[in-house]
Amino acid sequence: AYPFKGVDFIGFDALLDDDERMARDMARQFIEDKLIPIIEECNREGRFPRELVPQMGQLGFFGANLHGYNCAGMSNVAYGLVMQEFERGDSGLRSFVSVQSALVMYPIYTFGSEEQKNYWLPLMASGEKLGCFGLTEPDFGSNPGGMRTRAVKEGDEYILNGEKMWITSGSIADVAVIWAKVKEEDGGKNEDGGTDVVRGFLVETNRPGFSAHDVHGKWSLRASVTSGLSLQDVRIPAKNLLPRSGGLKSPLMCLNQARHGISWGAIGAAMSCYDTALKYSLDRKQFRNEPIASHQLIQEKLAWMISEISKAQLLALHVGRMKDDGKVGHEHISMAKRNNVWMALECARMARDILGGAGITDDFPIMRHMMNLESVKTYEGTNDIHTLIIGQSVTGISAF
Ligand code: TGC
Ligand code: FAD
Repeated sequence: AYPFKGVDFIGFDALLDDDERMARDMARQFIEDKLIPIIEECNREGRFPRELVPQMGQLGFFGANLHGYNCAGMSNVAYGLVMQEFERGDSGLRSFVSVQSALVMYPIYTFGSEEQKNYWLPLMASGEKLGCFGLTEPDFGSNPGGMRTRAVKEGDEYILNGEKMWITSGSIADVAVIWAKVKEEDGGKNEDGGTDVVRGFLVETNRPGFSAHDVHGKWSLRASVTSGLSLQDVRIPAKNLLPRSGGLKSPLMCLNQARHGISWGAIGAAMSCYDTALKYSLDRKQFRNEPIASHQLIQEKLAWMISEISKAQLLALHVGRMKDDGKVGHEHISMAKRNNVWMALECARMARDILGGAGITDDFPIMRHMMNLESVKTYEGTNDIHTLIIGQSVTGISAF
């Protein structure tokens, strides 16, 4: 074990301001002190390290790029650097923070009433309340617009029915942001291919008819909770509707926030793999009693990794700065998510190769990152869906 010093080949640090460096260093220290000593055990046992939640709240990591309501008010770049450090530790803990921040606090902040914001955001910023985001369904993953979950208005209540699948933090959440179709006369704002419109609802998870069952047997994100949700005649007060949500665009706006965080997070996982492989290659001797780092084929792999990590940093920074300036398009975020997750997975595979047999054990973090990144490649829009989003942007033709 050794303290992580970061990976910076091109003087990337100089492109950051003091607040951004401070946020990154605070997250780095937290991960080094609190997560690294326990993560392999959590991964083996399939355990989410819930004991870290209160301190994560105290340090301002939840909803860190939101302003007011006890949130830290960081820039998008500072938030991204925090995600990088979390995923350097483990993609599962980064997922947990992404969901709490980008997929639950952000929709409340953006589409919620003042009453909803005042109640939920401070409790979620401190980690006293946890959330989950229910968009995906068993039959609708890449095409969430086909969802079957419905909300029907009855008096001053909505009644929700449906199934959600692959929901991060589903069984530990106090509140679920559930995306459901409603008839336009029941509160839909605009026509969405007929009379239905997708809207967001805050569903407290202790309501009768709501249940969550965990997905077991995962080889990936083992330190994160993944659940299916079932809603059977769940009654919620009409005021639990997120009043400014309307249309599929609303959940997709949340995905932009999370995808931006992932584009930084993936760099952290890649840094961990590169750093481990570099150190190992300098220690390990084969053939002429020289370190394997002296062989050209090993150097080629290390050169590839550091080049791709550096390019990914610049892409994430540019997209993050565009986001801070309010000039980013969702296709730019798709490019950063797609490229950086691909890059990280390739780094994990190369790093594993450099470690030889030792690379398959959990004495090193590489195989865990590799398995985690298989999920990261799929969730928040698969690699192929992001290819098609970029393709649509450059050609003007939808190929979904
Ligand atoms: P389409 O007709 O293209 O779009 C509907 C409306 O939305 C607009 N739009 C977006 N707006 C904001 N951000 C985006 N990223 C947007 N993409 C599209 C679009 O302009 C349109 O607006 P309007 O005004 O005309 O109504 O919709 P479509 O049904 O054809 O689907 C498009 C597609 C395939 C790109 C989209 O559905 C998609 O991104 N699919 C992937 C699904 C996905 O990413 N699911 C993620 C679930 S959450 C999760 O995985 C959490 S993992 C945990 C963690 O984060 O760690
Ligand atoms: P599918 O959509 O069935 O895709 C299968 C394959 O077909 C992929 O390779 C895909 O790229 C390809 N494909 C699909 N459509 C096309 C097309 N038009 N053209 C070419 N290829 C296509 N969802 C949530 O709502 N909330 C969460 O918190 C959440 N957390 C998750 C956590 C984990 C660990 C995982 C694995 C998933 C999570 N998801 C969550 C769901 C995730 O977003 C979906 O898995 C993802 O969107 C893909 O959907 P799918 O698994 O149904 O795959």
